[in-house]
Amino acid sequence: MDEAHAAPAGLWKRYAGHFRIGAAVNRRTLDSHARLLAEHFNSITAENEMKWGSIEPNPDDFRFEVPDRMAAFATARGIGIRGHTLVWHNQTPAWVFSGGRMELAERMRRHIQAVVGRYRGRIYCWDVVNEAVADAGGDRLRASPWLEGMGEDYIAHAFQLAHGADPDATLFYNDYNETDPGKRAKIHGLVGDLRREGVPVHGIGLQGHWRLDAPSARDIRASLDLYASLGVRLQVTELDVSVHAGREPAAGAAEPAPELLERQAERYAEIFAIFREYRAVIDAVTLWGIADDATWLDNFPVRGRKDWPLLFDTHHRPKPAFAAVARGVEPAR
Ligand code: HAH
Repeated sequence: MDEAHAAPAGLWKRYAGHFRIGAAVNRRTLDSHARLLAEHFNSITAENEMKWGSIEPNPDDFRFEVPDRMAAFATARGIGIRGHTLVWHNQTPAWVFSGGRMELAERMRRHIQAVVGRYRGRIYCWDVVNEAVADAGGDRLRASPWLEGMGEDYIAHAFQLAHGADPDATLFYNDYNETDPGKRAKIHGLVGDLRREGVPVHGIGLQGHWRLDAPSARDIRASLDLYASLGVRLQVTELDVSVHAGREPAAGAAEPAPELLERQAERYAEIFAIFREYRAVIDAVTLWGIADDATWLDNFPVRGRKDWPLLFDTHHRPKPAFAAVARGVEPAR
């Protein structure tokens, strides 16, 4: 075949010697983006469908239909599934938090045993606890209903339950602002303490909701070094690169300016070059979506402001950012 017309080798194949390339999927994109998924990704994460509010909206009322479809999609293609997420303060129904310590612990046990148990041997890793660390101030832990209801050892309890339900799954602590010097010290402290107590936490997930201008390459490297020093596995679990700098309202543009897409490509090149340096400790890099027509950043942190944070455009065509990431590695032959 004429080299110029050959389809670019799939991203996951190019990165096979480095780490998995993952994408968040939802009930719609699993179908609408199936072609890109199959070609470029070898790990999927449910964007919302395995969160407590989706998978157990009422006590012992489990909704496995969509998660099962995702699991079947992955199994049919021989790709991995990351489980996201078991214990979090958001997208969790209020009934979970009513009552005292014993009731919360019992609900956590039933939930984790049912969900992790169902996908035992098929979901290769779980975000067991998401976002438990406080952003600012002196406290290590966020003032969440889990902390208020169960006390600090809700975290250890969750990891022990998940390990019991699937002893082969790699268990992650996952968080955002993970490269901030103050917060990364707290995350490092928390996971270090847990491991010294013998709690089965095997990995740290860096969400990677990043921007063109931040975090710096220096902070990314310093964070990877600090976390890796604990002897845990690392994954970048929710990567996207917003083209917006802050909370300013939408400029009204229907398409991103070409120079913005070039800056984004350079940024993706920089980020993936760092990830490749750390391939001995990084097992997977997951994008928080597939193409720019379906991204949570259209409604975060500002509602209704279009963003273009991913590797494929709204028409599912590869962006300059895709080329930048693909260029970093030669296709496997
Ligand atoms: C992540 N939180 C969550 O882990 C993921 O489940 C969700 O779909 C999107 C982003 C990031 C976050 C947030 O939700 C609120 C404030 C800060 C950061």
